[in-house]
Amino acid sequence: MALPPGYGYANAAGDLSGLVYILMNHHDRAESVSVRYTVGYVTGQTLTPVRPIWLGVHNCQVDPIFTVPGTGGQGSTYSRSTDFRLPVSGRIVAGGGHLHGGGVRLDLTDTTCGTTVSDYRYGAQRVLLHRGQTFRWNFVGTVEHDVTLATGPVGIASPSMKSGSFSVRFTRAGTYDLYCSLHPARMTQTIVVR
Ligand SMILES: [Cu+2]
Repeated sequence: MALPPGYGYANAAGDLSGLVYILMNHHDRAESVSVRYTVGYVTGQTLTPVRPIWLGVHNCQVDPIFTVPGTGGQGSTYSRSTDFRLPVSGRIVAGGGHLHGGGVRLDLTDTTCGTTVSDYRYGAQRVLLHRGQTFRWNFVGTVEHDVTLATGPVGIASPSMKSGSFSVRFTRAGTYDLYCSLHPARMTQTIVVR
């Protein structure tokens, strides 16, 4: 995990650190591996302490994770999602996650912040909302973009913008596939409302 400059984990002189790692071999033959890790230890400088929070899509315990049923046929995908209410308020300065073999994508979004629309990219490509929630797009590009519905229960069309914001209150459940009508091949976003 790389923290931004000025942030660090607080350590007292007598603290002990532990390292947990899992090695997975996705081949049917034995392989030799080595593990190398680097820890930067800062002294004589005041850093803003961070508090790490572990999140898991199944639960916040280490095991078990979850099992994919595997009944969807070739090329199909299976997804799991969960909502978290974090135990402390504050600013998220870094995040990290991992997928196991066959994993396609891992998304973590704070839907209360909305998302950015920067040049040729929506900050969050997949968003999960609850019915009645309002979602906001913050435009921060140097050229104009928009938010347009491709398919979904209710039409959505923002003006073309490069600054300011656009909000929609989602009152109907369903999957909203969105894109930028100015850059349709490059900018897509899916919002699932439950
Ligand atoms: Cu665009």
